[in-house]
Amino acid sequence: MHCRLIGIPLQDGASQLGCEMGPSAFRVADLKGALEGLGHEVTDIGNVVISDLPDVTHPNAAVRNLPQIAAWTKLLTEVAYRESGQGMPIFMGGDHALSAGTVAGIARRASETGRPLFVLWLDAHTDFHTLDSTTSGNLHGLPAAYYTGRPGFDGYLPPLSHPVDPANVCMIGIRSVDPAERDALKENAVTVHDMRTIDEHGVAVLLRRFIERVEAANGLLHVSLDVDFLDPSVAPAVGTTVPGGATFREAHLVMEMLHDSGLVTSLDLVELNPFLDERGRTATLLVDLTASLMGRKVLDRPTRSY
Ligand code: B3U
Ligand code: MN
Ligand code: MN
Repeated sequence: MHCRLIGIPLQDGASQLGCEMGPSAFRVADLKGALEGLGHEVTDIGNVVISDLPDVTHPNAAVRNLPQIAAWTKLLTEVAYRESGQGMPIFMGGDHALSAGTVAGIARRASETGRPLFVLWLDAHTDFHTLDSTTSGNLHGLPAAYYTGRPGFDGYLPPLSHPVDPANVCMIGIRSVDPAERDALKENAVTVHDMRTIDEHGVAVLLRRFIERVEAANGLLHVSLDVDFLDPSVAPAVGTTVPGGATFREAHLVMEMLHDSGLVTSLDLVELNPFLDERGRTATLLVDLTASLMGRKVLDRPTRSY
């Protein structure tokens, strides 16, 4: 596999500063070396940055940094489209607002292959707000609504050429949902597995069901991994910690099953805030999880494990 590492020093979507340093932390934790050690060819294209800001404001006064997020979304849609034509893009964030652009660009690429795009959203949050419904105003709470084509973004964020079918989105790890998001998700075909569902059924059952759907549709799979999917006790380097998250072992199992599926064609690593980390342990864990996704295993298995 040829992996393309793309640094995205975006922090304007989050409430706390620090995600801007995310790409550097992934490099210090040697994501490139870990992937090369698994036999992959890796190109780090460096960081991408926005230049001109559009002149946009929204009537919801809570909304923060809209010109910046509009500029990032436009840039990242182009970057994701371009880089997904070169290999497997791994987007090193940066806060989760970046996924508005990365998923939009990957969806444009997928449309050319004739294969449907599926998204696995590993997160404590559903990130399903619109510009009208957000009360925090932090735009990392919006990307899933944008790339599934919910109304309300026209004239504020770039027009979306290829919305992802909400029925192709599966969210796992959810444990913090605002009332407006809850109402919107009721009207929507997005699959949402909260922590209770994981506790009742086990994460493997839920993920296997989704993988089988992607397989049956001959789909492409984009994975978006928010650090807060993980329990804060194993991954403290995130601005929005929510207790009761995925364990170390659940997270590795998810990554190993995804590897065995052979379906993953692009990856976001988001919300890493190195300023909040403890001696790099969260950055290191994310590198190890990415290695599991890309083929690191304890033992070779005679048949695939799911
Ligand atoms: N839903 C809340 C909290 C949140 C969403 N995403 C993150 N936090 N990281 C909001 O602010 O929209
Ligand atoms: Mn998120
Ligand atoms: Mn989150």
